Amino acid sequence: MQVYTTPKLNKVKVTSDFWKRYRELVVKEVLPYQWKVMNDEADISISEDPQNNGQDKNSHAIANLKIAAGQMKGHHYGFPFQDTDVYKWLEAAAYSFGYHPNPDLKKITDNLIDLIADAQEDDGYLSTYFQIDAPERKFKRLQQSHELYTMGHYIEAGVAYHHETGNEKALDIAKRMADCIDKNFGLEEGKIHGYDGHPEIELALSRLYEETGEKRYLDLAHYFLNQRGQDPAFFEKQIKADGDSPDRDLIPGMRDFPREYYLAAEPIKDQKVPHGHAVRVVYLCTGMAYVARYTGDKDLLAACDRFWNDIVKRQMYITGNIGQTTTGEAFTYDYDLPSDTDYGETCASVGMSFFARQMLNIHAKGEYGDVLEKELFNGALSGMALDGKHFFYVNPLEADPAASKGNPGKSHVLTHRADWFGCACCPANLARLIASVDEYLYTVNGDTILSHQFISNEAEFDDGLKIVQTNHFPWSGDIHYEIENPNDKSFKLGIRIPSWSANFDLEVNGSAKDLPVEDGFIYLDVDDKSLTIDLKLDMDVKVMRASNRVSDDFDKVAIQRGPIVYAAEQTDNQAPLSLYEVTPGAKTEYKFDKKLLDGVGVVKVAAKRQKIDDENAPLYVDASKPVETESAELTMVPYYAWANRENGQMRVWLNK
Ligand code: FUB
Ligand code: ZN
Repeated sequence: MQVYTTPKLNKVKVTSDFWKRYRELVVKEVLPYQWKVMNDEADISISEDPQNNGQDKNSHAIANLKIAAGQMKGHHYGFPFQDTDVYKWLEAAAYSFGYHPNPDLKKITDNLIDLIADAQEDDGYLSTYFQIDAPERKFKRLQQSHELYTMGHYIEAGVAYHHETGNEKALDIAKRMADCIDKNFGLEEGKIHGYDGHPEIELALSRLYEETGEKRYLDLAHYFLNQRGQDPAFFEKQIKADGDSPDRDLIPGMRDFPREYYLAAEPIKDQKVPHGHAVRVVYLCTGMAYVARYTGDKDLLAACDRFWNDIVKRQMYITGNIGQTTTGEAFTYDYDLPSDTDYGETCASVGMSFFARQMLNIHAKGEYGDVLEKELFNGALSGMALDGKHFFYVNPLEADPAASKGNPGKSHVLTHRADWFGCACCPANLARLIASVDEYLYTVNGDTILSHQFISNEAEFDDGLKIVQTNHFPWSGDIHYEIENPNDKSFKLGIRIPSWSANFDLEVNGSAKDLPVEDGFIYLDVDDKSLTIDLKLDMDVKVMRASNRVSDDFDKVAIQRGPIVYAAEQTDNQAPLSLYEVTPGAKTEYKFDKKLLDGVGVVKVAAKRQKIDDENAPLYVDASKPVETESAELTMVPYYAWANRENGQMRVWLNK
């Protein structure tokens, strides 16, 4: 019988051209730009916030910390969670040091850690809004306060910074925050028997547990998950005690959302489907998946499975975007997937990537790798322009400048990326995902290494084991692995066969091999000193349809090649794009254009186009009269790269 050992993953170096471009962009453009913005040194407009938050030009995020630290005088400005912009940025910077050492940036981040330490109170508390302007209201209006959400984001940053740089002060701030929270929350008498309106602390404490080994932090995360919804009136009672008047609300309108919106209407184990705010849901799910894995809590695990299924099978756009409505940035109901009013917040796709990564740690199922890949190459990535300095908060599947301007119900849909937002949660969230993408490529489960992403890399494990993956993904499906195993380690290697690849060919050491696909993976037993694997995935252009339960996509098709979902833009095609018709068997042509959009695969699709009616013709006519059509060709570019040229219409779903 084969005896396997547990490989330990030490380091992954991303060598993919596609991802190296994005990761260097984070270092060269994204981080410096965002730092300037947070210091109010950038000339930007933040008037295009999808929630019409009404802020002016300032972020004030660093200034808030300086005021809390006593280095500046003034009031807090921005949302109660404005600090989190800084923390997500810091986390992204920390990851970037792992692939691009940068002493100048390191000076800035070390100083930032000092500033954060100075802003932190003696008891570990840190939320600048409350420290500066409402010290008497700490932890008193948790439905809206985001205090634990805010500290959770620092804890994540502190863990990452400590992990990458060894800076003990960064970790110490995180521990002191967690200790403060531990002192104030729990079932013991005298503590608050509650939780934050916005989940985040659960996943952050789990990460702190991983970094420190301190079980108390995992227990606290578990407490927050178990306690949620135990007293469904918790938030209302707190609001009453803190002063019921809406004038006292920390974020206007937040009290109007029902308990379900906050995932607080009943204990999580009893919640059938994930209602409410999309980012809250996926952050909660990520926390649940961490805690379920570490504690073996079966109720939490079942909730992870339930929520996953509901999101992925009934509420996810083909691009991976989630959260269908701008009202509350929330999920709506099953199969409701409108393209032109879609919210699809960038943060929700980033959070979905976190959730997928954690689910891979629990079950070796290819579908988690599929969704992670979908987010990385579509829904999350579309949040940033190719210049690294413009961002989408909302990611629609259909857009028209005239609709965004003329229909208030679509005003949240931008057709170009904005400089920044009043609520700037998305830009740095995406930056931290891109900068840490190396951590999303492998999952080690016992004796098995799962290689579930086709992003070229060199991975070093213990005992000298090295896996080198080379490819030109996502443009080519030829995936080459070289395995060096000098100490004859025995392990299983699982390679994901993506759901979009109907067929595949496999060669091991140059000989064809037939292996069954088990839950989306093929498995090889490895104990040789060296091994080469060649996998050829099916990269044919696919004309896709949605389930016919999705009424918005009925009789529509979308174009996909490999993991990349395509979009038609007005700049390449004659408007209106609604006049094009594509048949499922349409002739398609694929070509890589290295000059376009920093190098993209372009798909041309044979189509028909209706002749547009005369503008003076009656609005309604007898449908039995044929409409003239002409042959046409649609030029389509990857969805993630849309809106990087002239402003205009865009469509993912095309008429059939
Ligand atoms: O509430 C904090 C963050 O702001 C959420 O995660 C985003 O959806 C935005 O509302
Ligand atoms: Zn966001």
